[in-house]
Amino acid sequence: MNKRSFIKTSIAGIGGLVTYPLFAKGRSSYLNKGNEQKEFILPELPYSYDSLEPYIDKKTLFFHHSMHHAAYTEKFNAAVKEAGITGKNAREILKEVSKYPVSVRNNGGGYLNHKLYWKFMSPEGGGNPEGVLLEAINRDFGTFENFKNEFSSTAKQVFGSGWAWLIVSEGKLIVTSTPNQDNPIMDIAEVKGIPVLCIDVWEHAYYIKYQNRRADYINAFWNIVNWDMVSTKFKKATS
Ligand code: MN3
Repeated sequence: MNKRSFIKTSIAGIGGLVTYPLFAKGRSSYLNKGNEQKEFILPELPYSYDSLEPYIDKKTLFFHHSMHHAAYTEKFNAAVKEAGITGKNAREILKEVSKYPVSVRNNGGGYLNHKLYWKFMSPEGGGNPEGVLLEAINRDFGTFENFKNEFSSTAKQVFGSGWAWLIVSEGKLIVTSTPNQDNPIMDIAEVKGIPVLCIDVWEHAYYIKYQNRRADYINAFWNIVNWDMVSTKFKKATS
């Protein structure tokens, strides 16, 4: 091992030690048996905090995951407990979120939305979608370029904090947005559907690197979109 790769390996090792065991592995989870409500766990990132550089910087990803997403997860557990919800997963809860206090909506959305967002990015991402996903994009948007333009402009136009989404609704791909931490699967969503891609446009997702330049963050996002995951979600949503 030469000096440079040793240093790289060591840093990766430290990152692994410092970051991962604090989250998913450090907390006990119990199965969703009967009426017992399982605890929601902050998922590990499928990549290291620096691996989406230069598009998303290490500091942003660290705070976004280990602080923001961790806080939503913790508060979602508290809200679920407070609301007396038992034996349900996050999707089941959010699909009938109008029944519950607003803390379930805000923190449950924050928990699930970020879980999706991490999956839709990858250091090996970018490029173009392929196969049936590309065919569906061409069918519903004309071209891939048209889709990208519509998604980007929807994300840029979100007023304040929120998300832009590509969803499947009645078999069709649609671009939409939600305010705050709402998710298109929620019964209160204006446009409902199953998410197959999303981007977080809260300032905490980009402010450290991009300050007020949300458009630059959105343009950079295309370099890290995990099309394999989008494709997997699309097939599941349409099967
Ligand atoms: Mn966020």
